[in-house]
Amino acid sequence: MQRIILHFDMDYFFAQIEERENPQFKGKPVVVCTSTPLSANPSEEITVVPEEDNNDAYKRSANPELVEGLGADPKGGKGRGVVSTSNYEARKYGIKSGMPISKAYQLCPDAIFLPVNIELYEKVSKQIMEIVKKYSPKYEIVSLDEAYLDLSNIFHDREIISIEKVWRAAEKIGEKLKREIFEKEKLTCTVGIGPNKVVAKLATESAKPNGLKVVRSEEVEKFLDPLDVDDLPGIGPKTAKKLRAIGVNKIFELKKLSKEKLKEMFGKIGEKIWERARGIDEEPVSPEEIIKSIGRQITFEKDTRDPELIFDAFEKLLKEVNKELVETHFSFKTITVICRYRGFETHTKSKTLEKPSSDLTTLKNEAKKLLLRFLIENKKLIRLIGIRISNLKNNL
Ligand code: TTP
Ligand code: MG
Repeated sequence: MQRIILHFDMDYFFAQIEERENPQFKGKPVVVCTSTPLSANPSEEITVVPEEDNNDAYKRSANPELVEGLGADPKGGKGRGVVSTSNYEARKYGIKSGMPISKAYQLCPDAIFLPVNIELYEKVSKQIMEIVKKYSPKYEIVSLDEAYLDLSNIFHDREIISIEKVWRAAEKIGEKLKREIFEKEKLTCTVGIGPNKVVAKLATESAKPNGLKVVRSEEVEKFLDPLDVDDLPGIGPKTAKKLRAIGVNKIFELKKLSKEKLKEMFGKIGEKIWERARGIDEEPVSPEEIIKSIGRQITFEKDTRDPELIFDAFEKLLKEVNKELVETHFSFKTITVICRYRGFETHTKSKTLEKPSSDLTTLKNEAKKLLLRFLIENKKLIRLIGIRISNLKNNL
């Protein structure tokens, strides 16, 4: 069945809100950072988790853990923590999300470094999503600044008789949405429209910032072909590296590989890659999946291997996660522990339970076993630990 999907994503979201609140920042490089010394707050959220390579782009950005933290003093380039986001002026210097503050400071010492003000961003996000929801009853909020709308009901509009008019109507909805968000919130976003979620998201990426791009069904191939393989959701750095090693850099080159070959190289995700390279994606816009995981992480003030310190901090993270679990009435099936060693090498270990659970003792026992394995297997100093539960199910 033919669909029309709209994807939107706020431009440099946290930093744009800061600019709006502080007009004197306009035109200057602005970097919003998380940095949470252990003593200050043990509940810093996960900022970047370079997990398994095959993470879907939308799953990554759906991560509610991407967004919390405290403090942003680059301490003359020695501050810990990472860049949450930056405005486009700062990006010109090469500053990127996930980069250590110290690196961002080296690239642009004159930038304005700001702490994350999550309460404000969440409030703005809610207001924006209230606007967005009015545009279609079928919507999926994937993160604070990003959502999908299924606009396929345009097909049932009796006055819109040609497919040409359907796409034009969708484009008008996109323009209206952008205008309404700007009028009400004084913030810009980018909109992508396509026949499915993957194409719509890539359309957004291609039109950033403050753009609108429609990729009609018949234009999908021409649109995708010249993109880099790692633009495709599902292709992370490791997969891209393997593809590049065999001379596959662009999507039109990727399409020359058979489904079997991709399955052989990458397992199950290989099939998805084959489909997505051809613009095939059936995934529905699904509001049930608003919250996909709950997580917390902490960066130690000093890299450490002190078990007492590590387990104390871990206990606090577990309590925080459990608190949110109780508040949201979710049960979980998968527990993931994240460990970042000195030098930014990050590893994850997961355990999936037979049945969903919302039991704190199960969470604690399983999570501690995973953490212990990190301590036993690797003798390096630890910089950060994190916990995440996923595969969530609502108990209500
Ligand atoms: P993004 O939409 O990925 O980035 P952005 O809105 O800052 O910039 P743009 O969309 O124009 O490219 O993420 C939305 C917010 O999520 C971002 O403003 C800050 C937060 N975030 C993190 O805290 N850490 C991260 O690693 C990423 C990617 C985002
Ligand atoms: Mg954004």
